[in-house]
Amino acid sequence: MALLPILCYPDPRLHKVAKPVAAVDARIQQLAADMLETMYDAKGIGLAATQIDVHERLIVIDVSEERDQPLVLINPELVWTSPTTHLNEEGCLSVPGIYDGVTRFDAVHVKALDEKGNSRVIEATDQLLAVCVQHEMDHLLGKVFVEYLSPLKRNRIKTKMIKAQREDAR
Ligand code: K1U
Ligand code: ZN
Repeated sequence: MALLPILCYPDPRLHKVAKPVAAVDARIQQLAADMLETMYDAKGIGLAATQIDVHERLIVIDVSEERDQPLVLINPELVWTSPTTHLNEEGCLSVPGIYDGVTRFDAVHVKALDEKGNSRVIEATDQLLAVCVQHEMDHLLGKVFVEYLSPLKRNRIKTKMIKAQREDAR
């Protein structure tokens, strides 16, 4: 098992579009295990492969309070979205310390392969799970949640992140 470094906004690699996973093999199983370990260590509820600079369609999620219900979604596809939406507060491990509102579907159904390569449909009706799935699937398309915010807010966040990264590097 290994902790993987998480890319920080505005790293241009966060905007790469991920390619489908060709085969659920030992490499992908190890990657999923490492991503879960990294997500738990960072106290996140989700992580997309894009965030650790791997541009393949793989996400991990655990929204349970006990942190004992890991979900591995490989090649996820939205197959249903609810007619209703909601403004939710979001955060991102790639944009540490920033939280803001994004409008998302209240519920979604996602078809994906699990870590064993079995096809399944996850009915994300729990609001936090639904939001997290949409947030992580956006990462696979190279989209970070701050792109839903106004250009003014986004530019302020970009400046703040660059400053924080410069200070960290000193
Ligand atoms: O993708 C990521 O960077 C993980 C991100 C997932 C996420 C959180 C909240 C709403 C949508 C997606 C995080 O885990 S951010 C940190 C966090 O643990 C958290 C933040 C707000 C609410 C619940 C958890
Ligand atoms: Zn994120």
